[in-house]
Amino acid sequence: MPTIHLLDYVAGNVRSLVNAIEKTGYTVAWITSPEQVPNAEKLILPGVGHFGHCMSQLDSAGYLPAIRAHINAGKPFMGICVGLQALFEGSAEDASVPGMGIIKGSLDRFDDTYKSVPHIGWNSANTSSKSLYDLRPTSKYYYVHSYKCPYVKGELEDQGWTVATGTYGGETFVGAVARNNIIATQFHPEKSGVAGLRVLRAFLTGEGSKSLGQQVTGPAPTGGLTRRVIACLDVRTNDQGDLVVTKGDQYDVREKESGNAVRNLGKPVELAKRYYEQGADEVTFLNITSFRDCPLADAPMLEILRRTSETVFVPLTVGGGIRDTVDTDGTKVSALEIATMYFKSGADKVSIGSDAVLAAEEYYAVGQRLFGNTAIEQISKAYGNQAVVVSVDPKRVYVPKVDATRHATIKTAFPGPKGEGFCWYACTIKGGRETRDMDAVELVQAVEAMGAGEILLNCIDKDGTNSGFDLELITQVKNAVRIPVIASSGAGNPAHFETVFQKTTTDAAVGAGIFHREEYTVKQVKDHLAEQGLEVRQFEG
Ligand code: 1PR
Repeated sequence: MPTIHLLDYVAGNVRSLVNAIEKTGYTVAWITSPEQVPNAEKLILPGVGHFGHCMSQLDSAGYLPAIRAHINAGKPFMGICVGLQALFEGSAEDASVPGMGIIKGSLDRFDDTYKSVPHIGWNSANTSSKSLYDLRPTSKYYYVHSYKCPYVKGELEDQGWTVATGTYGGETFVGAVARNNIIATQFHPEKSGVAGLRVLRAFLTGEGSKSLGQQVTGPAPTGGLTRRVIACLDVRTNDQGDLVVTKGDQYDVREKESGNAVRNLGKPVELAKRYYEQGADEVTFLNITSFRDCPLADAPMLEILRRTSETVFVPLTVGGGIRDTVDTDGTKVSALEIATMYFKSGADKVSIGSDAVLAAEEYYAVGQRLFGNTAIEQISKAYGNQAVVVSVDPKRVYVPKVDATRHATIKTAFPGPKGEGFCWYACTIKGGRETRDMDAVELVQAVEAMGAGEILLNCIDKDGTNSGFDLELITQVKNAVRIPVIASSGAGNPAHFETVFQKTTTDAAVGAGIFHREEYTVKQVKDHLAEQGLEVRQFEG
């Protein structure tokens, strides 16, 4: 099989990129030193996370002259995400580190005063009817970034670039650029489903550069960022030791009628593939019990990720047990090391639950100061804040009046058992087994300060009830942070997804039991949203 060289210089989930390249019939040869770069006929420069960190890594390892020589020799080059940003002159993310200056221009941060940042999700790459590596106006591509090159019509074109753009909250940005032997995408083609694989294939086969810039006719481009529908798989071993997808009712996963066994709703890898093929925009695995009885390196979730990332080309999140821990042989393993194992196995994001609550308690106890020692700070520093999700497991605490508690209360439309008209949301740890004196607003604001990129907002009261999302909780949390929020818990039919997107500003919504019990498919949910005029990504088989 033909070979493509991949420059792996930063931590990050390159396994998915390898899987996507192999899916298109190519094999990957790794570049591990600048001296090897001249061996490359075609070169891909991936990159996730911090612009300054990536550029410094490339520079200190001596790669920049070799990459420049590759490009100047007219050899095919593809940059992905920070691999695109590196081609510019610089970025406001780190003004002290220059870019390669191959593209005149620099990056700035999205405006987060009226919309969530990072920009996470599926958006367009509009080529203005020019051919650009098989990008299509009605397709959507997966973006995850806080900094972008603002698009000014003609600026890049005057330098000879063909440009594809996206628009997010009124800001139009560069989604992809191409010129001669260079193609670079801000989005992740390896996480953009079939649409992304087409772009990779156009680069790998060389077809993309042949037709670059030619006028093409086709349908008008569709709008901006879509509403994300995420399939969430709670995973644990059942009493026979098999790893199964389960689902709780208020976090109780045992069947009442069948001898109190762990509810078994299917096999993780199979269900993940099914939901991907139904159009799920992301897949999340939550390891809801620890696997302490086996060495971390053998943790079953690693194998699940390795197998899933071979056939599922949308972002994968994994949570459960991500905290500093002691392995079965007594060695200490940091949360960062556990996260690294997951990223190398195919995860794009890690989700932290209990450890985030404990870190937030410490944060407030020392006067809202940070020392860089929390799992959230360390993982977001190494991989970018877009790789860190915090999973919140709150439950309602009813109070008769606002000043009955120090916590952030809301006036609720659903009074408590004694008619209480107010409530606050208490955070829990250990899968809801332990309630802490911390409310959801305190938690999400603390973890945002630590560098979390997204909130997975569960709700114990709503979990498994099929009664719809807790709109009051979602609204309270969305008003408290500027990072994206994923609404979770309670979805029982497509109308529940319509309601949560129309009545709150949530950035995404999770379905679990609704999909595992095969009451509705992901496609049925997304078709319903589209019928209501909400922008969704259509699955491309
Ligand atoms: O604390 O960092 O080890 O992470 C543990 C993770 O496992 C957390 O994300 C926590 O939410 C999750 N978890 C722990 N115990 C349970 C349980 O159910 N016994 N799952 C559990 C919580 C939340 C979602 C669920 C939605 C939607 N489940 O996964 O899918 O509530 O459900 P629905 O649509 O069927 O209503 P750590």
